[in-house]
Amino acid sequence: MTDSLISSAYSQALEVIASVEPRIAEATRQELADQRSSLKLIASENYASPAVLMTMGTWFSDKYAEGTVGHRFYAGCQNVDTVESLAAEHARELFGAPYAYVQPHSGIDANLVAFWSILANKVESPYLEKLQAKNVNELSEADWETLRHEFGNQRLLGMSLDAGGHLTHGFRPNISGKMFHQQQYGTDPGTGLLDYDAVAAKAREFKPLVLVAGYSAYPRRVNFAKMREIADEVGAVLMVDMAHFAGLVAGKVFTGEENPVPYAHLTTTTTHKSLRGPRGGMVLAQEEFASDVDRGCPMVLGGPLSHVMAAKAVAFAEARTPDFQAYAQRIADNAKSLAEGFLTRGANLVTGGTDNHIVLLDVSSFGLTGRQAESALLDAGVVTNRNSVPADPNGAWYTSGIRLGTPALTTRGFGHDEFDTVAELIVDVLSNTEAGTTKAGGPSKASYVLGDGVADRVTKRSAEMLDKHPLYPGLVLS
Ligand code: DSN
Repeated sequence: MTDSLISSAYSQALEVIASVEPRIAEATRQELADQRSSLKLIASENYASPAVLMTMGTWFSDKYAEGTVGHRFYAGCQNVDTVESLAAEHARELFGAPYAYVQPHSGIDANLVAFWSILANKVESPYLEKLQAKNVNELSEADWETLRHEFGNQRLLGMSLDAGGHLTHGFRPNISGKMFHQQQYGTDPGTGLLDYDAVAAKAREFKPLVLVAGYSAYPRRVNFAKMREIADEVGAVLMVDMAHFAGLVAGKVFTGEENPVPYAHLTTTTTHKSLRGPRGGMVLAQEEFASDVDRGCPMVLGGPLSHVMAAKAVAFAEARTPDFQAYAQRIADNAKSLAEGFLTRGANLVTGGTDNHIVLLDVSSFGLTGRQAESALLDAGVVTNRNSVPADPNGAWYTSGIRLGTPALTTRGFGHDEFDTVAELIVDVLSNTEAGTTKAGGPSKASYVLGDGVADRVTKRSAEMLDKHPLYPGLVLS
């Protein structure tokens, strides 16, 4: 029944779309076909349920709702209030958080809202006292100059990009590396693991206002109790970006000191990665930051996407089920199987393995850059993304690594044997790819030569697994 409802709903929706712009309907069909027929190993991607996807396609998209529940800058937000309240309630329950702000449109937006709220809450500026006492229009140019000085001279310490941190954790070219005086902590050069003593030493010396923990390419768990201890010792706010592993927190795979929510002053996330919701962001906060986080829109963000907040509520309801907990555990188990599959075939993994959802494969032993490996794998229907490894000699564009994640294929039902085969297929492609040359005949970091017949044999083996574990199995488009 549900399958036929979903099939007819999407088939009819595509007909409606085709009546206006057939090329968009066609691209939408093609995207489904492509996703169905490729091995999706991008660690930050997943497949949301039809309920989550359908919730995004409604007239909530048409409504402006700047402000917060019951306190909007627009009339007629009663139904948006229902949606936002439900999404926030589910999020608080799911993560055991005192406060949830579900408006951010993305992870970067969520981090900007968190930065804003830390500055607004913690910077002791004469400007702020004046702002409370006076109307904004009565503040002098000198007051604004004070604000710029105070807000613009704060310090942030975050994990470096090549160690697995995110751009928004203080990477110099990113706004976070420009709005703050920044320093970065890395990982131990020998083990590739986070060295808490080294982070503490750096924090003692630098005395940041904000200590950022969390990662987008670090294949290990973090002890957030230790990070909070470091933050407390130096008087910093601990902000944890759990965008990548929110599903593992929601699914109770990361508990105790590996669950950031009780330890962080602010926890930010996206909702579409391991959490398997719609594309979007969220900030969880301890009470002291709640009122500043609430000012995220319109101070930092454009109007909330009400249709996406509705889909977040649906996804969070899904994540509160025992099924989701079992799914989250399989994500971590499958990552171990994938890592073992590489290690038994002699490949090099950053940190020597994984205990989350990420496997970071160092492809330099194959004589390739990350860019060459990514392209060769794509030719064979294996969708990955190149990624820096610690102290990467090839920089952030060409890189020396391939980042792999298990959330998406785990959603399709892949288990231990399939992930072992995935490792085998990837090693097959990379062992049979050679670095190419530039037009002038010199060494190239981009061009590559994939051996004859490799793409065909890998695609055939993948197809056997993908056919056994179809994406949206009941969905048949007419
Ligand atoms: N794009 C996300 C990722 O792939 O990890 C982070 O922004």
